[in-house]
Amino acid sequence: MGILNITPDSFSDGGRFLSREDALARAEKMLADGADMIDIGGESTRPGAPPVPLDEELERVVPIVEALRAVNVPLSVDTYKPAVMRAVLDAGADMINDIWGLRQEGALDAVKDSDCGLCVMHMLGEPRTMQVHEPFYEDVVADVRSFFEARLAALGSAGIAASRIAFDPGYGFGKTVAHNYALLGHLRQTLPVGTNVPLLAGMSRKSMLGAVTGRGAGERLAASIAAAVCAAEQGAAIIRVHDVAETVDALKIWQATQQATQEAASGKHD
Ligand code: 8Y4
Repeated sequence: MGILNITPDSFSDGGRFLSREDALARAEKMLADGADMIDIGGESTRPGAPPVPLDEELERVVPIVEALRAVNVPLSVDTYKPAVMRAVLDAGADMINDIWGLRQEGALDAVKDSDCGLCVMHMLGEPRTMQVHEPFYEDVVADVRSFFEARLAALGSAGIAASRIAFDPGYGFGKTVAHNYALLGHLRQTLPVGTNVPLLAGMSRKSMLGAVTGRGAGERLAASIAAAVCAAEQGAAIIRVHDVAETVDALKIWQATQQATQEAASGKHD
């Protein structure tokens, strides 16, 4: 999943909106680089980022979804606002990626009559405050798993099929560095027992990588790729990244190795 940010701080021209042509060019580049899906986001969820008013988020995101329908690639939209969900689904979005895990009032209603995919992310607290107080978990892996179980039940009660859902532990969203690595090393164990919901992992360029490497946000490519391979090894089905071409190369090597291991297990080298 390639990240397409349409927040003003991500534009080189300093403008307020990403032009349709620029969005198309970025999306086509990610597709050529091997992305299977594009995640469009109109509100920065970085800690301390100001919230974006509904009107502005709609003005930013809807035209981009409309423009990108010309590119033959599934479109995910990163939003927690029910009104944005409805608008982008009308415009042809294929998936809603919600950092609030569809917990905002009206979110389940906004998506239940569609057949769109849904990424349900775990977050402790809220973006503006989540890293202010040291987050506390009894057992972070078990707590995230319990959250997924509760959301699966809530979505089921709303009539939403489990087959539409992906779960995401929400790296960096109300977690210490140690919590983030526990959730990477035990990603598989966050899945509720007896379920087979695809896992989505998003660690690209995040501070958990800077904490270990000592590198700033602009120099975390190698760390991001390593984290992506760790997530794949832990069963992640979708990996949300800025650097599509480099990550796809790394995952191809991981996949080729997996394939060889499976052939060996089936007795080819005996
Ligand atoms: C540099 C650039 C450093 C970006 C940090 C960041 C996730 C997500 C975000 C995630 C899902 C981010 C919208 C934070 N993270 N959606 N969104 N999972 N599903 N920070 O981990 O990329 S925004």
